[in-house]
Amino acid sequence: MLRKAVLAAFAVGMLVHGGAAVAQAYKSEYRLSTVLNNAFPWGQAGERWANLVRERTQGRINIKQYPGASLVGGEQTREFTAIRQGVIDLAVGSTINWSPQIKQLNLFAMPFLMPDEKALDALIQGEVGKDLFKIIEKLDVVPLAWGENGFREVSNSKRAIASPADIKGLKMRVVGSPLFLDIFTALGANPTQMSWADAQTALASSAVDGQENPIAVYFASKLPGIGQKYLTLWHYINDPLIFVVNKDVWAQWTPEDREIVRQAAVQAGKENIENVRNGDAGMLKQIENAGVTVTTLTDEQRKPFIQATRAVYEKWTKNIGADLVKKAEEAVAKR
Ligand code: X2X
Repeated sequence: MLRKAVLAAFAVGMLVHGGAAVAQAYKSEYRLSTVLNNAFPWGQAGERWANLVRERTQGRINIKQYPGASLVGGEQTREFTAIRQGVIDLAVGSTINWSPQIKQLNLFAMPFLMPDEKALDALIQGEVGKDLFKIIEKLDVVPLAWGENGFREVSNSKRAIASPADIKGLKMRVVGSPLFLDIFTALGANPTQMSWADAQTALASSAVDGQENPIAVYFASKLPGIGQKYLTLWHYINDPLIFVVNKDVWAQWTPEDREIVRQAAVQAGKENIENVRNGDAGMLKQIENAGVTVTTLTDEQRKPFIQATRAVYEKWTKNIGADLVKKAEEAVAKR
């Protein structure tokens, strides 16, 4: 009898209140935000996390996914604030979209900091990743695992880009962190900030000439079909994803359920990173078959882009914090 009562109390969570533990009811549904839906590795990562948690908690934690950043009306750079406020319970979010609130997350958008996947791994699996999780925790959001949106490549409707001169004058859609405005301005382009939802309309109507996104996003959004016929693989930045839970929601759950949620996030994140990295080659073939001119920059061809964005890199080293940037550079060098 007593054993039963104890188990029942744990099934609904415990809250210490005035010294006494009182049961706290779970919500019937927890809201998970992602920017992209399950046509993309990012959306699939959210779906996988939700399904694993539902199965392993026998439905105690029932997560519903809201893609398109719909809980913030598509305004993806407001997502992190909405998690803090409890409008969003869980998220698989992009470091780019959260960087207006967490300036240190701009680190991953530092031009040409990470030349390859190993460099990204050295950051997210090392000290830098731990430091960033501590910063997020201080903001009352519980970070659990890393995923990956991918290396961001550049496309446009006008011409092949092989040197900074080719990018001059192009109207480029960029995401809502001021660092992107600085990068594309330094390259002589004409950048304009908008959400991903607005970007697709702007590309289709030729209000903008180009954009930058990972291959999987370019492909699943069918950008070749709306005139984005030139794709340059320059690997200038990579956008990791972070699996998080609102702190009050986290506190509602039993330690056992928290552990289930954490392990499911780690597993979904690992699978997501594999999916993104293994998917690119097959997609590139189909992209080329669709008549897209794909330009892959050599190390030599990347150099003038690195030089042209060097002043931006230095300016943003100060904004992000010189210590963190140095730690990241050292981790990349040692990879
Ligand atoms: O808006 C974008 O470019 C996207 C979908 O990649 C992000 O949310 C960062």
